[in-house]
Amino acid sequence: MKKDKVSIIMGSQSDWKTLQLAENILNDFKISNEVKIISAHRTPERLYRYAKNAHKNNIKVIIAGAGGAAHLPGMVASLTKIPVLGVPIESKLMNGLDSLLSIVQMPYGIPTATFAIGEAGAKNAALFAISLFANNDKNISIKLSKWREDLTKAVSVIPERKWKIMLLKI
Ligand code: RP5
Repeated sequence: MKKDKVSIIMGSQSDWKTLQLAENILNDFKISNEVKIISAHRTPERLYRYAKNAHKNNIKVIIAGAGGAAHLPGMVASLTKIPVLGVPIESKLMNGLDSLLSIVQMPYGIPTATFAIGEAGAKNAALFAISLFANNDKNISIKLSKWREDLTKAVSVIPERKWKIMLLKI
């Protein structure tokens, strides 16, 4: 039986440095995943083929990262009922605000979830996909609880006073 998987797609090679953070987290949780470059405007036929075969390919969640006009998440969502998690890429000209507004402002009817701009968004999209998988998989659910415990433990009560050390060195 084929394993359920998360598919990570991005509009360009230049998006990889952001989206690789999503892949890292999915791999840490041993969730099957695949990664592809699919551009809504540069490779529209690839986009169509991908979206039409996604269900058959056991994809349960799609993480779609795009920058600028950022129509990839919405276009994919229009061609499949698989949930699409949109990650706005931090663009050069507008720091990703253009990508964010483009993805978040989907008109009524074809929804896409929208995450934070850039690295936090890529990581949170992976964690969100993991939450969805955790609904039906006890082991993933236990791992996610442990992950969150570690996150909590990593936050110290007292801040490190590094700035003081730096001042003393001057
Ligand atoms: C979008 O245009 C991509 O998602 C990327 O974020 C942006 C810029 O692409 P490149 O010009 O770097 O290929 O399609």
